[in-house]
Amino acid sequence: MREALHPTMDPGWTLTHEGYSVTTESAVESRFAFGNGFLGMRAARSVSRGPTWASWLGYIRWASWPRCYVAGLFDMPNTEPPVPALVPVADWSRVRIILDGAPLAAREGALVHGTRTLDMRRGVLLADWAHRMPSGVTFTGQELRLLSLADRAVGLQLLRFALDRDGVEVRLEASFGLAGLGMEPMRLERDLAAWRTEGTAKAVGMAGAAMLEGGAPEPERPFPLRWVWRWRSVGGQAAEFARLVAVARADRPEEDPAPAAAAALERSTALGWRAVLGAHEAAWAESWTMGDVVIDGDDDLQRALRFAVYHLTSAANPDDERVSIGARGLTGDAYFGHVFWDTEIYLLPFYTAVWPEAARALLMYRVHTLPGAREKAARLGYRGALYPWESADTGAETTPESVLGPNGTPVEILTGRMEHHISADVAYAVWHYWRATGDDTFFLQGGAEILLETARFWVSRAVPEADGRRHIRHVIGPDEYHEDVDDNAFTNVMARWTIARGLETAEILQARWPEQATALRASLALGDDELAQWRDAIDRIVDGFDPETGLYEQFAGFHTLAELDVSDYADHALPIDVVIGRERTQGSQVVKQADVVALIALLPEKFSGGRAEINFRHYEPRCAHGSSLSAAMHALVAARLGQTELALRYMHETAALDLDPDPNSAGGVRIAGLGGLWQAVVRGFGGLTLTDERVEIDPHLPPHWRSLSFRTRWRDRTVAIRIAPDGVEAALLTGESLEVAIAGIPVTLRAGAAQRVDFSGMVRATGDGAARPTRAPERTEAGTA
Ligand code: IFM
Repeated sequence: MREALHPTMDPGWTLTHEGYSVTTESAVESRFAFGNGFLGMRAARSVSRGPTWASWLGYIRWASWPRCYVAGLFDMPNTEPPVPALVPVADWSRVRIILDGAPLAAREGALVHGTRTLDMRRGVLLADWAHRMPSGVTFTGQELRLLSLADRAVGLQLLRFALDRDGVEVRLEASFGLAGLGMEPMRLERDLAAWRTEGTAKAVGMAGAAMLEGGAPEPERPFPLRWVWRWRSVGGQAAEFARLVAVARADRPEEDPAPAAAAALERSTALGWRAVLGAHEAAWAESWTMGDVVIDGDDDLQRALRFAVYHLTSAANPDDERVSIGARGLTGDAYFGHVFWDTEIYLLPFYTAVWPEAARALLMYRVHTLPGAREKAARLGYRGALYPWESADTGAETTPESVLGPNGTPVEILTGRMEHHISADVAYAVWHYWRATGDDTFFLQGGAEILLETARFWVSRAVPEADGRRHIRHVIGPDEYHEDVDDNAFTNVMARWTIARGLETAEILQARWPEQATALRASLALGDDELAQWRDAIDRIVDGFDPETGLYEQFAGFHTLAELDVSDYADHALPIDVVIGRERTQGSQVVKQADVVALIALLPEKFSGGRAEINFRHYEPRCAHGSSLSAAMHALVAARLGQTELALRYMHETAALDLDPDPNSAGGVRIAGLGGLWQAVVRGFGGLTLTDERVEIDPHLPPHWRSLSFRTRWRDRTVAIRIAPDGVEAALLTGESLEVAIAGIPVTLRAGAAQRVDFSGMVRATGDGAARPTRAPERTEAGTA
C-alpha cells in the first residue's frame, strides 16, 4: 500500500497544500476536489476532521464543507429560494481514530505536519500528516482517495498509519456520515443502504466494504456501514486500511438503486483495491494522453492548464445523457448545481475537440430537456424552444426568483425571465459539435430538432415593428449589469445565426435524409410558409452595427450611458456594482463580462476587416470582469488578435481564479473559467478551429514560449499538433487522412508521415514520429499502475 500513497514526483502534475486554516479550508476543498462526472467529492479531511464550522469575527462560518455529490441527484429542499438543488449523499470516507480513549482530533494536541496533494496525473487526492496527541503519542498517516474513472460507480480510500509507541489501545472506526442527509432512508443493511429524496422521489444506493490488512481481527459491526477495529499498537508498525464504496442513482420512484450499488461493490471487491486503483490510473493515463496540453516556456500556465483539464475530465460522464455540468461541476454547491450557458459556450469546445463522447452526452441532455424548453417558450408566449437560464434535471426553469442580498434584503433575479441567449448558445454548441464530429446519428436523434426549435423560438421572439425591422426587447445579455435592455447585440446576432442554422438544417435534412426530414417537419408542423418567415427574420433583425464606426452597440442606448473609467476601480476587492451601486452601474458604460467581446470569440467571421480590433478596443476597457467567465473570453480574443501580453495577463487572471487562495472558490471551482482557459490557450494561442471540412491551426505563440503541443479529435481521427516559434508540426495518429490548414497553408496528413510547415512557408514531410506533442504522462517512481 505504501507505494500507492506516494504522489507523482514531477511537480508539474501535483498541487500541494500545507496545514489547515479556517479561512482557506473551504476553497482548498473545492480546488482539490476529485470526481468522475458521476460522483464528485470535496477534499475535506476524512480523518479527525473536528468541527466543520468556526466562529470568526463574530460570525459562524463554515470552515469546512465535506460533501459527496451524485450528478443529477436534485431535490427540492425546504429552503428559500424553493428551487431544485444538488443534494449531498453520505460522506463515505469518514474515519475516527481513538487512542487510549482519546480521539485523534485536530483541536487536541498539535499538527506536526499536514500536506494534502492533488495528484492530477493519477486523479487521486493524497494526504500525509503527523499529529502529536496531548499524551505525547505521535500519529503519522497517509491517505489516498479516488472516484474511479474506470468504473464511475466506485470510490476507494486507503489509509496507512503508525504510532511511535507500543501498547497504545487503538480504536479505528470507519463509517458513512449520515447526519443531515435530508433524504428518507429506504433501506439500511449491513453493507448497503438506500435513500430517497423527499421532493423529487429520486434515490441513491450506497454500498461499502472495508478491510484492515495484515492479519487484523474481524471488525465489530455495531451499525450498518460502520466498521470498528481495536488492537494494541506496536511502535512503528503500520496499519493498512482500505475501503471500497459503490454508488447508484435511480431517477424514477419505482426504481431501487440498491441492487446496482451492490453489484458495483461486488465488481470492485472481486477485483480488489489494487486492481481498482490500477484501472483508475490507467483510465487517467489514457485521458491525459489525449487531453494534456504541454506548454514549454510558461510553468505557471502549464500547471494551470493541467488543473483545468483535470477538472474538466473529472466533471463529465459520457455514459449519462440525463445530466449536464453545473456551474461548479461536482466540486461544490454554489448555484445549487444548476447548469448554465457555461457548459455550451465555455466547456463544449474542450469536450468536442478532446472527448467528443462526453460532448455528445452533454448535448443529449439538452435533447432530453427539449420538452421543458418548449414549455418555457409557450408559457412566455413564444414558439419553439427557450432553454431555461438555469437548468437542473427536468429541463424546467430553475432560476430562483430572488436571493438574499448582502444586507439581508431580497434581490429580485431577472435572468430566469430575461436571459434568453441560452437558446442560441445551445444551438451554437449543437451545430459546432455536429460539424466537427460528423456525428449524424446525434444530429438525427435530436440535434436537428434543437436547431429547428431554437430557430423557431427566435423568429417568434424577434418581433416585427413599425420601423419594418425585428427587435428583441426586454432581455439580459451576458453583461448582467444591464437588465431589461432592448436589442442586445450578442443576443440578436446569435439569434440571427441560430435562425440561419435552422434553415440550413432544414435544407441538409431534405437533401441527405428526405424521409427523416418529412417526418420531423410533420411532427413539428414546420411548413414552407414558416421557413419563409425565417428568411424574412434573418434580413430584418436589428443587430446594432454601425458601418461608420465599425462598432456594435452592446444594446440600444448603451453608447448614451455615462462614461466611467473602470480602471479607477481595478484595485477594489469588491465587484464594481457593489462599489458604485446598482443604479449607477446600470447608468454607466460598464460591462460585467465579455458581451460584444464574446460575440467576437464565437462568430469571428462577423468581425472581419478590422472589426474585431475595433470592437475589442472599445469594449475591453469598459469591462469590469464581474464574473469568473470574463477574463478567459478576453484572453481568447486578445490571443487571436495577436495581443499577446494582454492575452497572457487575462490567462493568468483566469488561472488565479481557483489556484490562488481565494475564498470565492469555496462554493466549487469556476469550471467555465477552466474551460475558457483551455480555449484561450488552444484556440487562442494555438489557433485551433474545427470546421466541417478540416482542422485549422492559426497560431499566435507568445515569443517566450518554446512550444505548445496538444491533440485534437476530428471526425474519428486523432491529430497531434506541436507549435513552435518557427513552424508547426502535425501528425495523424489515428483514422483516415485529412486536410489540415496550418497558418492558411493546406496540407494533407496521412498515417505515419508527420508534416511540418515552417513559418517561412515551406511544407515538408518529417516522417513518423516528428510530431510528438504530448509527453506521455510519466509514472511515479512508486506508481502502481
Ligand atoms: O452563467 C454565469 C453568468 O454568465 C454569470 N454569473 C454566473 C453564471 C454561472 O457561472
